[in-house]
Amino acid sequence: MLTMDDFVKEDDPILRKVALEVPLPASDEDKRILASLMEYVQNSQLHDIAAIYGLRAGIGLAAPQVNVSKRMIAVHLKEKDDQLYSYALFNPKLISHSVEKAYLTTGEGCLSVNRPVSGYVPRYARITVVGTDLEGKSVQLRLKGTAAICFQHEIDHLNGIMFYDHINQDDPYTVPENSIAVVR
Ligand code: K2U
Ligand code: NI
Repeated sequence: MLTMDDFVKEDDPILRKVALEVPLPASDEDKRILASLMEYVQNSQLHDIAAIYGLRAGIGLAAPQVNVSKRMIAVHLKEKDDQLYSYALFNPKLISHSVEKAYLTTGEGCLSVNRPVSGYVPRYARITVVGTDLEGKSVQLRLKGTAAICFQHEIDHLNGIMFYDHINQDDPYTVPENSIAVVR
């Protein structure tokens, strides 16, 4: 199982690379890697396991964060209305988005960044994502709220983008124009 020891450091160049498409149908090795990303995110949300192995809680994870420059992400989170979003995807692609933006009122963190970074991160409020799941099925998701923010955070990791790249450096708590606040 993945632990924090498997995470690359914030200044690792792999986090600034554009990750490679995963050839489909996925190899057993690529399936094992993607399943391990999902396992980490789920384990990190189980207090006992997280405490035993010192896992930082996360709601998403991208392969470059564990030194694999391939287009794979895992997301596992419950929205406030208790709807569960649990997806492990190869080659996720954002195919459309709203004009309206959104931002998490708490700001964002990152499992690859072991320091607080303040400020609002402008994201698209609603997105449509396509990808391929571990069973090889095509998946199309229309997302809003925290799920939309999380998928954008993870897909950014596949394109060498960190969440703080989006923060207004002059005034980090500038409310993005035409945006809605997402409260977790
Ligand atoms: O990719 C990662 O580093 C995992 C992030 C993803 C994320 C951060 C901010 C907003 C949305 C997604 C971790 O989940 S950071 C820890 C965390 C935990 C619960 C809620 C928000 C962030
Ligand atoms: Ni991150």
